[in-house]
Amino acid sequence: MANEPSVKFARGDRALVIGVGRSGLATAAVLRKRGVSVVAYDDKRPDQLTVERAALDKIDVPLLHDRAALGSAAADAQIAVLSPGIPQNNPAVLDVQRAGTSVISEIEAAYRIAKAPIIAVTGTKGKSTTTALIGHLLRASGAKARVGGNIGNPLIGEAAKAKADEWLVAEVSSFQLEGITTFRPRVSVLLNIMPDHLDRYPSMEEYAEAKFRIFANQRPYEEGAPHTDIFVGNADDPLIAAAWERVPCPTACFSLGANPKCNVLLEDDTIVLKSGDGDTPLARVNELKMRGLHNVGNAMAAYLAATLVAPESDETAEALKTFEPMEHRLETISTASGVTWVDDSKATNPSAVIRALESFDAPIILIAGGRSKKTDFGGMGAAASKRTKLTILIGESAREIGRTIEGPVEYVASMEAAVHAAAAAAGSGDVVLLSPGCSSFDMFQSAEDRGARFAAAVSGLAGESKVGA
Ligand code: UMA
Repeated sequence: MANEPSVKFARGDRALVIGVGRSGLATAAVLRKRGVSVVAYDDKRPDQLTVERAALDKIDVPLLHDRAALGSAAADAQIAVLSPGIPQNNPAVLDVQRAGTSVISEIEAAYRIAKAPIIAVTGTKGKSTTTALIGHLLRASGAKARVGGNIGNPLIGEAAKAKADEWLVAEVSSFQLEGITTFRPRVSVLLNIMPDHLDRYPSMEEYAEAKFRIFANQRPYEEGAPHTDIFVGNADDPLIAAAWERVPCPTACFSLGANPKCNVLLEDDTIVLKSGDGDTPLARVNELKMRGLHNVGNAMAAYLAATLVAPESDETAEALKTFEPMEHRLETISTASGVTWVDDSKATNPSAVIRALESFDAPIILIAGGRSKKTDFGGMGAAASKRTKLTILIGESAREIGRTIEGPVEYVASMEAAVHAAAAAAGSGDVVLLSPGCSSFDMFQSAEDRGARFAAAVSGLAGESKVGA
């Protein structure tokens, strides 16, 4: 086990891949291409994985389902690569560890094979937007960038393709960070830490510790070294501020407040870069296409990360203004008949809903609910009580959320019914906001599926002339 970091996935190495979703299938494909012998395992029954098995058959990767076979495959493997959705205390993972085989996450495997330097972004909310925006800013300043990770396309696939002169911009989740051993980003970005995933972590402290792993392997400034690691953090976040002293490398910070130590600040309505040369206004808040103050913070973090590694130019600041909001993140999908329909399906925790509610001045009809991640809905309920004219609740946690809201609440059984109820209550000038505060898995395949079902139901209304054509 002491030699485990030496496994670099070269020809002849032997790896076990645990979980055959997007992360596992990409890992198997990349490792096979490098000549690694791979065996895969998944908890699902064989009849639930016919597509995955066909994909693995094509690259000569046997797929195991029973734990006895897993035990002997683990004993034969030098290393196991774990999918992020599988917790470390999963019985199959414990079997693999008992066989003496180290278990790492896919981002650790990606780091070990990557020729390109990595900019890694984590945080409870905003990491996809910030990751994509860093890629956009780098390209605007003439640098080459690839974006991947938790955002959807597994990092290992991008790492395998990226050349040494490109930047690998990686969205990394706490799940992925749990399984790193040597992962050392050139730039790490920590946006915020709010209650989430408390169905996986015993406490907020443990969730925050997983996030802090993003800077764990970064190194102090070294005279004469070819480059310096940097941490970019949100100075306004109390958990991040409290951990600042633990960061082993030079840091840069951003703040929506007036923190004078920060490199990027909000002054009145303008994002301002502070440097030895004076103040540079970068963009006014209303020049960004993204909505909400939290996205101003994301823009600040992205600007800092991009300009720490690529030349700063007028084009970089201009690119802040051309970046389009991402799908399912406060995305306006229709404005028919004066009603603005907004898909924020990626708001999967209560803090994200609060921020979404704060992003509008208009009367709001909120559609929320789904599978709870064992977070407290009190703050979200208080914000909904203050800001909504109606809250429509769906999913497993509907009643639990409903109990926290003072004001009109309706309970419905489907997204289609929720959209109908919203259309019946909405008047011109209102916002109908899908911002669930929960995961989607009780009723939908994913948050994307939930957003798509919302959009389909909204466009169905046009046919029924509920929102006008
Ligand atoms: N599985 C088991 N045992 C378990 C759980 C799952 O065997 O106990 C198997 C399933 O049967 C399935 C596979 O594992 O075959 C699924 O693996 P996975 O859940 O890791 O999902 P992937 O499709 O590989 O997607 C993962 C990330 N999923 C999670 O972290 C839950 C995706 O993030 C990521 O985009 C993708 O890798 C590519 O990097 C999604 C996510 O929800 C968007 N992330 C969380 C979030 O953003 O809050 C962290």
